[in-house]
Amino acid sequence: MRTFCVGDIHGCFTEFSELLNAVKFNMQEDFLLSTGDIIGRGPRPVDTLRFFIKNQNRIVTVLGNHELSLLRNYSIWRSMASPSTKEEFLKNLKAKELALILKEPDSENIFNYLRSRPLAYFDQSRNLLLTHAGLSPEWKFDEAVGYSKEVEKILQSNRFDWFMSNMFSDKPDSWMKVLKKEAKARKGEKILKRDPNAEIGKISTTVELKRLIYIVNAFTRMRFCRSDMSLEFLCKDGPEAAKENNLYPWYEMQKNISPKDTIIFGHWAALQGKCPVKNIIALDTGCIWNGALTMIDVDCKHIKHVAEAHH
Ligand SMILES: [Mn+2]
Repeated sequence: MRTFCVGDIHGCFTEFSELLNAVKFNMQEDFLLSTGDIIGRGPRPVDTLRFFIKNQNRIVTVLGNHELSLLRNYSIWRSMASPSTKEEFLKNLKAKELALILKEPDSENIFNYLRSRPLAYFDQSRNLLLTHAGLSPEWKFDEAVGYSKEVEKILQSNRFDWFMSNMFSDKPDSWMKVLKKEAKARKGEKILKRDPNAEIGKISTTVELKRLIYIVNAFTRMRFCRSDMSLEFLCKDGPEAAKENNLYPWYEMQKNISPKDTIIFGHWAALQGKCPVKNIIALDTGCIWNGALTMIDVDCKHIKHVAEAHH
């Protein structure tokens, strides 16, 4: 049994199939990990999703920002009452994935599949952590899966729509701020408990939301952070261009990884698959930007299989 990991596919199903053929991937024996963003912008999102769903006992993918955007659009669409409003909404969306998936007879299954994917996956036998964007410099290696589970629970619950409609925010940008807000709220709750008319639930939900937003952003949107480790979401350049703005790639600030740990991430096409930290592996080589799709065998990581983009 071999285990491979593929970078951001973005609906480039042709290139993805080429890679599977190149390594003679065996669906009965081998195992595949994916850095997420399996859809978004690319030509064959439904084929890609179908393949992942059909082979889900051999493939693990984490959620990327594009999957979350799709789920958010889906949540808004299904909350709309009138068919004409729904149609108008689909027509005005820049991303065409939602409209394409809704044409499928089992679209509900596809959305349920995505709603049950993790943000972080940990392979204990290899000490390998897989996420879309990386590991927040404010977190320890072994904390990631726990934070991921907090969001997974919400995505699978009846609070899905609530979270989707409140998820998109660049704030809070630091875990320290999240923890401070929680501490303050706990103090507040103690005071509020003496007042029978106080809305404890409301305060808790606001604080909870901030925590969930940070977790989602760190796992799916992070590239740069400031010197205080807070996350910055505007800059999408390569690491060199950002130095003059006092921004640092998250992996330069992440000091909580031991030599036995490995992190694999995608998301940051401008890195062109190059991360200078030895046991942190960048896998997005920008297939969707006319770059290439990259796959590694996780047990001999130095060998990269590459399919040049041809769409
Ligand atoms: Mn991404």
